[in-house]
Amino acid sequence: MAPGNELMELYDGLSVLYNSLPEETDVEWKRAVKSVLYGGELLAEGALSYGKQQNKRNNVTRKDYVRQYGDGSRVTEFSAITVAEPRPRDRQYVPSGVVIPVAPESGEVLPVQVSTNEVDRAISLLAEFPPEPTADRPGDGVDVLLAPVRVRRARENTGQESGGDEVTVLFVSDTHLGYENRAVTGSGKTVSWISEVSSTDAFTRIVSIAIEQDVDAVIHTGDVVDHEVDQETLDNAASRLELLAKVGIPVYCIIGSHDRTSYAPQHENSVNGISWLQQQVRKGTLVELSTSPTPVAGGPLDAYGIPAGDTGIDDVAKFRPLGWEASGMEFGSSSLGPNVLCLHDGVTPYRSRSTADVDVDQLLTQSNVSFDCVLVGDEHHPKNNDFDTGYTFEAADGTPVLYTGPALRITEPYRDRGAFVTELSISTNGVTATRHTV
Ligand SMILES: [Mn+2]
Repeated sequence: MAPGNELMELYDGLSVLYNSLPEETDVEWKRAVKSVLYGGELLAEGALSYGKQQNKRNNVTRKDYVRQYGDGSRVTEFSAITVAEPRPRDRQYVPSGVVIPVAPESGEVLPVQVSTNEVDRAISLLAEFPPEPTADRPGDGVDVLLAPVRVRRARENTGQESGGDEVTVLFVSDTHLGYENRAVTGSGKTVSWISEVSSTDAFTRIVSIAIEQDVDAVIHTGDVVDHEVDQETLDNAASRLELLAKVGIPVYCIIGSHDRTSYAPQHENSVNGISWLQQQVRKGTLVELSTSPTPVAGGPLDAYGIPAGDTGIDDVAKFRPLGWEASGMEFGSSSLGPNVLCLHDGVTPYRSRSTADVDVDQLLTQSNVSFDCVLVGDEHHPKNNDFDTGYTFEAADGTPVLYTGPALRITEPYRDRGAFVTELSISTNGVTATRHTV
């Protein structure tokens, strides 16, 4: 039996820690350690607990390992992981001689007795451990251990990342993944420079911008995919979304009319875009917004969304009638802090009453939630072709309504200029916007 099995040593070390947690330790700390050992809500989507990995990826049993490299009940000779004596104030809780795993990046020993004030720091330390420690057999390629949103909040609360009341989001819309397939399928309008358009390159670039600007989250206001999208394009996009999940930048979305149409593609190389979106939601790499509040990156910003025609990702297959009325829309009550509403329908007064779907003033007036700004997708042209003023307006009550336009150069106004995404700093004091060319 080979020494130095990282998975075994972590599993054993954390088990001993878990069994030593006193009654009065913070309940979330207990839950976090338990999630890593046996599964639970703080384990990242798609990650396997160390216990499950131990069964699946190691030939040796813990019993045999602790017999050879321990005292028969726990490991005492660690050679794959760094361990240390517990903190002095934790010694009373652990059996004499027991050592505890050390967080691999910061070099701090894991705490045992954790107060409510310390739980964010403790979770940040736990998040440093590998999602797939080295073992007899390789893992599945999972690269996040703990729920990214929780870890991000923990890091912010402990000053490891900039915090404050202000939330920065990258506002993205109309990425139309697979747009260039229109040249082949002939379905949908195209621009004459379609050969220069790459939805995959644009998506990759958007993810780089999010990481470079270190935004708290990405918000996508719909038409994530075009109506005919191929598997390769979606695989690429999925790997980019995984990267965002890995660095702890959550992505929130509503779907648009093209996403909806991608449910039933017409061409042989196309695949069902809605089922891909469902997969992303299941994996946690995308979060679909609704009329209930979603805390963005853990808060304080609450995001709401109404998909095109009020038809969400899981509603597409039900062929529910489309369309909605501002007067009938109810929102779940928000927490303190700013609120943002996302739409992918034509709104007045930006569009004329005859072509618009929704009266934004009526929607805001009758809303039980006070929105600090409204983000809208679907629009591919700045009003009056004016990029300086044509993508923003104020609702009658003064609420800023913002567009970012398509993230691809897919309409005439973009003939001689780059498409862009918009970084927003949102707080209860207002919204500021900075464009980034894709
Ligand atoms: Mn669109």
